Amino acid sequence: MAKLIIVSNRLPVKLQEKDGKLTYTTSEGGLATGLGSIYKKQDNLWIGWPGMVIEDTGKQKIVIEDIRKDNMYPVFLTENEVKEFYEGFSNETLWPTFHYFSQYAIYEQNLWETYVEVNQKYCDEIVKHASPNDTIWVHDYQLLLLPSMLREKLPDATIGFFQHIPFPSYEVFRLLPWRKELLEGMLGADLVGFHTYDDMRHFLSSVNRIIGYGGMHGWINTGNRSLLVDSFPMGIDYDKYSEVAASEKVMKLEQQYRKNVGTENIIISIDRLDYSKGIPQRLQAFELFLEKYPEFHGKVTLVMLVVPSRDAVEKYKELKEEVDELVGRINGKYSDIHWNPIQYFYRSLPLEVLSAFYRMANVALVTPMRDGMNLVCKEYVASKLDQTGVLILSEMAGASKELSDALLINPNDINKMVSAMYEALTMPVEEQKVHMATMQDTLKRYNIHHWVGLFMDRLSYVKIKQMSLETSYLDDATFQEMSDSYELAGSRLIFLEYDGALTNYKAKPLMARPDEDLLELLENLSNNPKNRVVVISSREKANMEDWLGHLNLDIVAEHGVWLKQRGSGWKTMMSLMDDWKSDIRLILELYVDRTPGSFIEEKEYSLVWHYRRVETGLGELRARELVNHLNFLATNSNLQVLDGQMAVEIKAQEVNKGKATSHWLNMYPHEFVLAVGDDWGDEEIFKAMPRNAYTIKTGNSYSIAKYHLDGPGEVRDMLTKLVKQESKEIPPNAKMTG
Ligand code: GDG
Repeated sequence: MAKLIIVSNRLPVKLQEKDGKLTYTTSEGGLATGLGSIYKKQDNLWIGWPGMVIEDTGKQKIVIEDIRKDNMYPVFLTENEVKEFYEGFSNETLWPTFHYFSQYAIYEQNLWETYVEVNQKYCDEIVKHASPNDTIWVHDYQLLLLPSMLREKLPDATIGFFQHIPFPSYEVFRLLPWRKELLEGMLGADLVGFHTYDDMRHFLSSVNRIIGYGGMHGWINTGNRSLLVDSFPMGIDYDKYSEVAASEKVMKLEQQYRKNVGTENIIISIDRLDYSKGIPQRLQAFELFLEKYPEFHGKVTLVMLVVPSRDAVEKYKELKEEVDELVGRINGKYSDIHWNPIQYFYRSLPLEVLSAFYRMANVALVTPMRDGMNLVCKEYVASKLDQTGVLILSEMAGASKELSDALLINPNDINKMVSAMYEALTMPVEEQKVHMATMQDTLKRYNIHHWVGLFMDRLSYVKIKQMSLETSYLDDATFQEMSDSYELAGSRLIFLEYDGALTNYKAKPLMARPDEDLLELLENLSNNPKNRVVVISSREKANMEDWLGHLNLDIVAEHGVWLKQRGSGWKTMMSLMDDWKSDIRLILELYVDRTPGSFIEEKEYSLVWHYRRVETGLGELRARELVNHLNFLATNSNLQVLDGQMAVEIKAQEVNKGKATSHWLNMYPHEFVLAVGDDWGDEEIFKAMPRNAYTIKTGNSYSIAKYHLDGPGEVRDMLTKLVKQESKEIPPNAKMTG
């Protein structure tokens, strides 16, 4: 049975050696909790570095045996690899670049080479444990090259990649000398996930500009594979944080700390020591606050926890000195015998202490300059059991897209930060509760388990979709085969979509009037007595009648609402049904699950999915996805999907393009069938086609059509060749009546 392999730079366990004895500390991190329920199952495995250099092979064997019991397997790194791959390229090249601190980035060839070697080392370890059809989920920026390395060795594996830190705009990413290799590495995955829509947008734009791959709706077409890019805002283990906050031990700690701190107002600040977290800027804002609001002297304390991190890296040492100096200066300036404005801790503290800090703080100051997501702010919200407290959150944190009830600030705007502190400290309790309750509802629903489930579901979906969407180019050999069967057939049905398949899209719909060449081609094709040519369009029937009504054609207009058989007038069939609603509602619920802020409206004969309150861009993306999803389903049901203003509406309707084409297939003999379409809506047509039909899609190649051509120009050439092939046999201008 296929298994799941999780890969991250670090394992969810920390290895240490004390007095010659190996000890293992389990990680309490969000990722470890979220994935805990799956990596410990059956043969699943988590592969990564155990956090300590062990060169002795005897000891390595012991570690392998010890952690194997918990479904983990170690990748051992040498001292030099830790220095060059982890501290060097990962933390001094990629981290600053991806957090928009490219002035801190170093570009050193030897660091890059070690990065490549270590990614290869991870790949080799994984390959030893993986079967061809396993699912492998790779995490984060230290392993950007791994998806492609794995793809080469395990072409059929299902590979997911999630990046926990931001993906910068193309203008910043392009600064990296190894930008192309890095992107190519990531593109080995089937699904590439980021926290926010902005990250995925930046990634797609870099892929397009640096490698030249295009795509639609988050899909990237690499020529021989298609992969999906999507956003998955990571949640926390909400229940864990609220339960710890409710424990007796934490409540006691809170009381004790409150007494020790001594002021009625407490502002909390918790981060790893990192320049991306905006710690000095936050301190400066607090200093200005004290200067501007002397009435708060002796009444507010900033409890600041800074967790040591990457202290071997020079920039982090400098930052530590800067923070120490600022804290010293502010405390020196304002403290008196009863009051220290800042209580500063430079260490890691147990979860219960953290929880007590969250509980006692009436304000949390989370103001990173950049942050992929930021979990601290979410943990604060989950710990506020009485729903009091105010979150001041940087709009540069991924979490700000979900937590719009926080006081959102730009961390570069020090005055705004100061006024936000004042607003937070003076906010009426009732108002605090309204905002806190809304944020808690969001975080409860979009928790870490939801995140893991969504990513895994999406990964399986991509794999299925890839299989069904592979089309091949209609090359000369296939054309010849098609042309032979065209010639042999005594009766032919030819379905041609108008916009995008016969003509290019124009700025305004009415500019796509058929030119002389197209009219002549359609005339020649339809005047062949063996042919029945059906032109299909979503345009109004009057428009189609005006442009093509004089030809010997059959026409479908307005998505199939109107049908015209050659030689007779327009007809329609309508009905009003609503028995489809329960099934479609389930699908819309899935989109609500994946899209914070969206909701469903139910009308008598329709369902509407609204996204006006969703993060700009993400709503549009999901709407397009939903429209596609429903279009596939609509083929054999009586639905019409309308992509409206900030809403997608699904209406009962008995007619659609697929049904319309089935009508011709049922009515007329067809030894040869050809269908040419151009967009997702035309999938209905392809689905309705018999097995032996030649189905061709123009442009983007993701389709259930068997073949693709580049655009209307190639379609016209292909049809012209078919016509010419027979022109010797058919008398010119021979007409056939309907
Ligand atoms: C990266 C991205 C993204 C902190 N101090 C202590 C402690 N912590 C815990 C917090 C929180 C975690 O560490 C920090 O997570 P963040 O998300 O805030 O930041 P990064 O470490 O930079 O994480 C980030 C994340 O990946 C997930 O994708 O959100 O944007 O940079 O859980 O509670 N825990 C304990 N003691 C401490 O002293 N026990």
